[in-house]
Amino acid sequence: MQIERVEQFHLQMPLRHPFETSFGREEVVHKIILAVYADGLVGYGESPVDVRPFYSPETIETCWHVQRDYLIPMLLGAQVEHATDIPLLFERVRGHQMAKAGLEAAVWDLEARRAGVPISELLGGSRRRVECGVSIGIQDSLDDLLSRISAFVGEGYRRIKIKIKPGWDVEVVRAVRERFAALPLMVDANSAYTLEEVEILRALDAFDLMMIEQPLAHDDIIDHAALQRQLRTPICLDESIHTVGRAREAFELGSCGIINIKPARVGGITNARAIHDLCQARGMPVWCGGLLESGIGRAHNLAVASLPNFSLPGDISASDRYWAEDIVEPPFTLNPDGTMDVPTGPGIGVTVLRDRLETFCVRQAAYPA
Ligand code: OSB
Ligand code: MG
Repeated sequence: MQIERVEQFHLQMPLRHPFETSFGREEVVHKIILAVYADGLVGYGESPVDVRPFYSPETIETCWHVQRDYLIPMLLGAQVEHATDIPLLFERVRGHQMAKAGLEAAVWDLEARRAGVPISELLGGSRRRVECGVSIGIQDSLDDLLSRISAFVGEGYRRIKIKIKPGWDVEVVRAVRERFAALPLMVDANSAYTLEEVEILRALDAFDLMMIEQPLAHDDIIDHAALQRQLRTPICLDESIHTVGRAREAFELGSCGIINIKPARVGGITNARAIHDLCQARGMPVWCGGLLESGIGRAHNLAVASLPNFSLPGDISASDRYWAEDIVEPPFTLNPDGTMDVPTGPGIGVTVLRDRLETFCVRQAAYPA
């Protein structure tokens, strides 16, 4: 198919509850939504990129610029048979994984709609439902955290992830474990520690955590390997795994026991599937992470998480965990057993609400103009 038109929408979506990590507190989430047109059809994708280069080196501004000036011109007029062709088409642009991922996701949607099948089917997904967890930010008090956890457990979420940072770690985890003895629990440090703090991380071994996510530097795989040798709890890498090659290196070095695959962080769905396949062949479990996506990115993540080796609950939570109003219909909901249905309609399988897109949009552009 020949890509005829691309639109970019910079959205600002208010969160229902602020989300705090070791790098700051967010009340509004920025993102770029992409619409890609061909053969009378439109496909949607999302670049869930922050305004600040704190989680990833990309920002809304770099993403907008790299898409506008490089990636969209490469896409326009290109003959694209399959969404799997996109990584090669974008190969000359180094990095900028989230910028690439949003456009690639839109082409997956377009290709699946054209074929009249859900993205999960095009990908080779085998699950109809995926297990859902929830990621809870740093709270103002321990009481607030315990009551948030208890509310999410009550809704049926199958595992809880809490964010930690120095000063909000061992004692917090101890209190959570005392209150919820059998809860599938994990922590995410977003790179807040160094190897010098190994004793804090070793203390976490006492709490039967499923994993410790990204304790050390955002780009490291060497120190994580040294740390993993000193911990019983598996390390899960997030930030450090931004390419397929990085996943292979981390496996070879023994830097982690588990990988959190976020399609946006690894440059798209094709790469996400390649990392999934590589881990599956090596017996390493993976799960699908999130970046506070709208319903568009969530639909793509669900399709990816339907692949067989996504064997642990993901950071795929219901629309109402994030938004009072999502930009798709129907919103994503949690089944009482803590799973979410993988959409079965063509493409992303949900309807994009253009009026909501306009409501949250602070800047938009179309190519050709
Ligand atoms: O590290 O996994 C992370 C959100 C923004 C940036 C980084 C992370 C997160 C989350 C939330 O943990 C995952 C989600 O519910 O989308
Ligand atoms: Mg993380």
